[in-house]
Amino acid sequence: MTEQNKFPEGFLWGGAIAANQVEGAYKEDGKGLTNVDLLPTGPERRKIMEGYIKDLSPNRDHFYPSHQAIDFYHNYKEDIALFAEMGFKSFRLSISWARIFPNGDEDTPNEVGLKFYDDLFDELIKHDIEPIVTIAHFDVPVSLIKRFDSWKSRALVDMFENYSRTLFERYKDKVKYWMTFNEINMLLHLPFMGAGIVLKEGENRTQSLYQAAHHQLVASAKAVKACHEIIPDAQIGCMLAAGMTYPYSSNPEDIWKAMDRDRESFFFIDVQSRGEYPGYARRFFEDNDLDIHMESGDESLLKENTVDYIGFSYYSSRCTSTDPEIMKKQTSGNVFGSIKNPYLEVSEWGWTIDPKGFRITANQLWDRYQKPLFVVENGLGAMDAPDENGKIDDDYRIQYLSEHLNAMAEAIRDGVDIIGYTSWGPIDIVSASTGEMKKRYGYIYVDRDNEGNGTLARSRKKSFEWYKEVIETNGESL
Ligand code: BGP
Repeated sequence: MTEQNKFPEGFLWGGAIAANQVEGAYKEDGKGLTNVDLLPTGPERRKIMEGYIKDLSPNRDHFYPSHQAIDFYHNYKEDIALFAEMGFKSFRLSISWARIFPNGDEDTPNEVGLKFYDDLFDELIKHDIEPIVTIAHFDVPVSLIKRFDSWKSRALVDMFENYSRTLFERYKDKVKYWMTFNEINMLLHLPFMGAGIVLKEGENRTQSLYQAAHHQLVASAKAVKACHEIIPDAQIGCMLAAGMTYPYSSNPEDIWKAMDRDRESFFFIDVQSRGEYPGYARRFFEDNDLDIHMESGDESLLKENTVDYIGFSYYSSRCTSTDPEIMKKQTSGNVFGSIKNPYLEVSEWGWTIDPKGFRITANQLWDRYQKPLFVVENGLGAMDAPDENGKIDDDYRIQYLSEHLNAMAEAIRDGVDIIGYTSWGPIDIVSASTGEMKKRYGYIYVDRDNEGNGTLARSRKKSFEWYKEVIETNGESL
């Protein structure tokens, strides 16, 4: 028997970013404000991300790194040239809804906004880089929040469909990989950041969030339908913030709780991929007296328009327990917190580092859905600092990524169908959870700090050459 290659031919190596974390130019060329433009850095950010925000206009006392971000809006050609130098086969980006429809629902789209992404796709295609497009990566036009309460309202379903159709018609010859909502399960945890949802005092949070979730799920199915009609040779997927939850002990109560935690997330993908509300969700609605309003036709729409692939982000596994004492040992993490797993280390930001968990998560998703997987986010956020020669030896990042890529290779050997890997933030960008510049993921350093100082100059970190070789050898160098 000959030894197998670690990764299939044509594997889509690349990197991933989101419009609101890189573009800057937050009011340029007709762009409207979005929820993400209102997230300041500092202690109040968390509460606002959770939906507790009173004033829907940027506060002049705050500095918002995302307003200028790394100025990708004006710099994308140089940045794409660097990605091409690393040999990227794919690049995942999102479109800002408010660049296309500044208020979310105009009769005609903003041509300057459409043209920006047209040029961006041309630039990628010129370098043989496949664009992977997320239709909504957190951005919701503020006007829709003010006038409709964002995704709490059914009205957004048609607006999102119209927005998606506009993109499919315009970019049908250039974009063949799409995703509807980034980390759709974020809605339950950070509803303002994830879906522009503002929570009012006394409001039944769970009711509002699951109703909003239903609207997004219907909107996602409508986008899938439109994509298949308009671009028959395209693939459109969902996108989950994934990461297996471990029970702290073998106590069946802990096992059940861990399974329940995972189902909070799987719920979304069960609907998007299997096309129906799972029994456990219906029971949850019943047990909690939730009344989720569905229109006639919703169920068949969901059933007939399931996704082609499962996109997911993986940074960490999680851990939970039914013992209140153990639950006190909390650590942070992507989207959800977790208790500290005694077997695992955490990053500078408290996120659990668990490459084996990556293999487990990929296997879990494959076993559950039997659809191709696309790893569209993974990486290590760290406080890189240039040495006296301006060099950044980010060996810690190389180590994190090597271990995770090897775990992914194991998952592929397990029989999991993985079509690509786009690491998060291949160039330093604004962090989603903190809003800061100092949490960096890039192979490319950007000279910019939390206060807005710096020349925005780009330079290669040690991991740049490392990733280049990984791609060049299709992972055999790992
Ligand atoms: C995911 C988001 C990204 C992102 C990443 C890293 O939740 O989809 O937008 O930024 O996590 O998170 P952070 O920037 O907080 O380190």
